[in-house]
Amino acid sequence: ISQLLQMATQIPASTIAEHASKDSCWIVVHSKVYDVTEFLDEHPGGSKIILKYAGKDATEAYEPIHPPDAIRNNLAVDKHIGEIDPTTFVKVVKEVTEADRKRQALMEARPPLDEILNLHDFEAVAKKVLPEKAWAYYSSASDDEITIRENRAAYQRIWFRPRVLRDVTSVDWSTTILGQKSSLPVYISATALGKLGHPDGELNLTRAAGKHGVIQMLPTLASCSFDEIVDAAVPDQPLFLQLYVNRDRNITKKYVQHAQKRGVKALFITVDAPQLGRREKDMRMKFVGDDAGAKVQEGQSDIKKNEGVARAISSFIDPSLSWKDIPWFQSITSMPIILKGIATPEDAVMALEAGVQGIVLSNHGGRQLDTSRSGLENLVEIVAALKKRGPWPNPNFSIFVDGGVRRASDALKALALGASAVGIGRGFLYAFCSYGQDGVEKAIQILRDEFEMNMRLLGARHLGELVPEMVDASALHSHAGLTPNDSLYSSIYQPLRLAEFRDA
Ligand code: 173
Repeated sequence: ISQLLQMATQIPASTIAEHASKDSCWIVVHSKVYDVTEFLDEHPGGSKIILKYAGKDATEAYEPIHPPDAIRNNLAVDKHIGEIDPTTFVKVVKEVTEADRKRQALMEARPPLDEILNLHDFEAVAKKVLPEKAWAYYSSASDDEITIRENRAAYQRIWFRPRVLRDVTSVDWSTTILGQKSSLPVYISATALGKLGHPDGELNLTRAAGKHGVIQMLPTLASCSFDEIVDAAVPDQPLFLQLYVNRDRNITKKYVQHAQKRGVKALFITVDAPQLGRREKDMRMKFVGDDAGAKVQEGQSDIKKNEGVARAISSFIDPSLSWKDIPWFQSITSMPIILKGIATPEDAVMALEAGVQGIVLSNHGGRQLDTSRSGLENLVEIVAALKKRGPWPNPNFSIFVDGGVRRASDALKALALGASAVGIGRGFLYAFCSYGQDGVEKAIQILRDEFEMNMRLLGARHLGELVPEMVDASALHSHAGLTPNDSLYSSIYQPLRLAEFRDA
């Protein structure tokens, strides 16, 4: 009842404006008024950003970063003060900048969807139409961005050895992934903060995946709430969940068990991000257009200000996570557990021995340890190590690969070398940033067409016929020498910028 009363309380904007300091800080989100004074120091994104909206409507800033229920769930009920009196509500009209206008014009001049022929095309459109900060966050990788480019290059060091005269009238590229039917040997990998790029965020992926029998891995740091996404799935649509493990294990336990109850089919625990990599494109964005920038350069800043979007919201992730925690995860869920971010045979064998159901050979899209090798290169060594440990393929232990996959031919190479399926993150992300759900459906259609053609030309009628003999991986470990220029990808790759003189 007290909650009902509070929610019925209407507060004029002038009263809210009186609480605009760190001693008393109220904010408005979706017309609701919250007292966040005591929450300021707990906010994973720091207090500074909240204080910017103290006494005001913060909805615009809140929306792309947080699931709609984040504030309701994290703030004690007695801090839910009421609702803003609608007669006093001055809607914050976001200033339309020159850049916004340019982007809108570009959005209207986008190539029609039927002229999009490959996944690189989506990336090229997204680069033009995304707000600068969103592009910087999504496209960035760590340090010198060597690994993100190596992820593409590695696929070009593998060559096909096709078989002919096999009656390839009908070819079938459907499969099962962790016991779940999938129309492609590809799943949608988790990427955070979907609403930075499209108002429907991750729901674009869920809807397209449901329609076309593709499996989506939901990110812990989605912009849509977990339940919102699950509710958007069609009946029996399989979903996987990517997990960042919270320092507070009770939060993680509740989250995992809720996911299992809602029917999620597998848990992918991210193990390669005890600390987030320094993504300089993302970080440098903070210096531009933000008043924080000037102060940072005068050296008056705390570290938080120049961390970029990702680092600012990642402090909840537990760096103490270790192999000792695996039995605990196995005790709180009966979902299959997959460790995402394995990079060596040593750790692959430890994962097998820990009794998890699989691993993802991933370098986090080049966003973590720079100059770490590609998942594809690691695959060869890891399969060899696992073969020594028992029967292979092992129906109880799957290997997935992600990073740099843009074509069905990429996926076929990984599958021939022993992967069960491959993950695509950015490819699908850019598809919805540029064309919403239609873009994701188109991306799936493109991959289907590519699988059909490439399997015919390779002489593999179904995925079981993809064998290591169909690829020449002899150059895979050679990091020197000529690698053909991947011109589509290279033309999209945005070079890093150097520090700029203030008045230049
Ligand atoms: O790669 C990322 O950006 C990522 O995984 C992440 C982690 C924490 C917060 C936001 C994004």
